[in-house]
Amino acid sequence: MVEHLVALAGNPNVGKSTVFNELTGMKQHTGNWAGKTVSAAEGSFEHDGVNFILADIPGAYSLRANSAEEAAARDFICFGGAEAVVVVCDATCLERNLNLVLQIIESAPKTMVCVNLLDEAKAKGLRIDLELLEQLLGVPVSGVTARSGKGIREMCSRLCDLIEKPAKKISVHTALPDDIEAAAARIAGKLDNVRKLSKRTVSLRILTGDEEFLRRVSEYEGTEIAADNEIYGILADLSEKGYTKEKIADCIITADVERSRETARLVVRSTKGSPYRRDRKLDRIFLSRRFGIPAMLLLLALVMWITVAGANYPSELLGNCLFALGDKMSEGLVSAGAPGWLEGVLIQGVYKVLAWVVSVMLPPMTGYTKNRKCKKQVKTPAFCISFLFNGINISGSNMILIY
Ligand SMILES: Nc1nc2c(ncn2[C@@H]2O[C@H](COP(=O)(O)OP(=O)(O)OP(=O)(O)O)[C@@H](O)[C@H]2O)c(=O)[nH]1
Ligand SMILES: [Mg+2]
Repeated sequence: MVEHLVALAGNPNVGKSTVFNELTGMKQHTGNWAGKTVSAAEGSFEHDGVNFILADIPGAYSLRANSAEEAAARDFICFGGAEAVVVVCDATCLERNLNLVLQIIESAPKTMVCVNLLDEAKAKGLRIDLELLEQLLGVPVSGVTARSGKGIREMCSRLCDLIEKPAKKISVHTALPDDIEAAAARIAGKLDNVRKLSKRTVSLRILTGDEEFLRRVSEYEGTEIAADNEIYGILADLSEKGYTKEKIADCIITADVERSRETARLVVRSTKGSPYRRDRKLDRIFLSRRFGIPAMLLLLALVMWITVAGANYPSELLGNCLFALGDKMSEGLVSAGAPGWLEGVLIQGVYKVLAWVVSVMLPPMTGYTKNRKCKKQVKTPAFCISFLFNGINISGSNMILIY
């Protein structure tokens, strides 16, 4: 029986494991925070007579690995031998997700995009033009709501088509400055022994001097991939024009970021005005040279105030309540004729220690419940208590640091 290995990639917390569970019927760990999947998990499923092995890999923001999870994701996508990669995206913040999509399109033999969380996008007044996105990226795009399984069957049909078609060369890759494009094309022309990976990807890694990646490429291709004299000549030509390795890396990242921004601008429509307008406004204020540092100092001053003075108020309040309750219980025990040592052990010992621990530990365990399944964010009384008492926790940790 032929089984096609497909990787499920994407940014952290976009619903990869939810898509995986929906398809395979398995129970991979899901939850509303980033970094739950730390190593690849595999499961199988069948669609229209085609058999798949699906790999749920850790979330990553980039293939230029910055963490162990990102390195694991990069290694699986580039060297894991998957026939195709399905990149899961969060429809509510497509722009940020597209950066990884562009990198994977360039590196993997076959890629398709799964725009997930369409229910959340709808609730936020966002509409994604999936057809236009498909045209702009040059790869199949499917929209799904993995939580309810909506759109998953259609996505599988597109995946079957993709698997059955021969791998095509990337037609819509991200354009780089002319000098870099020309150098990458010349280097790619020299990489005859690169057969499994995209020559463009490898040539760009040579241009940016990514030694670790090239070492992995050599292992994967089973032959030494290194710069020869001719490639060194191409690098020297570029360097004379002012393109250092760092500058080339900057150009590649900037090109991906700008293309992601432009693509998102074209495909995301909002009934409430531009979805990114508020973020951009806040970025302009908090990241500006003029207001950035004063804003940071103000925040630090606020944390300092909570540490030194602010946290005392709620802490005292909770302490007083719990200890007053302890006194009442103590009176009750004594009037019931309990011996002094029992009152000492139970109230002065066990209860008061427990009361103190609870007042410190309870707040971070309660809290702000934002379940993606719910249409609205639920602000419970526990959230208010948690918000108030998180100050105490900051205070506690800071005090430990200070002493
Ligand atoms: N409303 C809604 N929630 C979803 C949908 N898909 C996933 N979720 C929720 O999104 C959260 C993250 O889902 P996961 O499947 O754990 O995400 P992941 O990409 O595997 O996360 P990491 O492994 O940490 O990278 C969970 O709370 C899911 O229940 C969806 O289509 N709609
Ligand atoms: Mg996961």
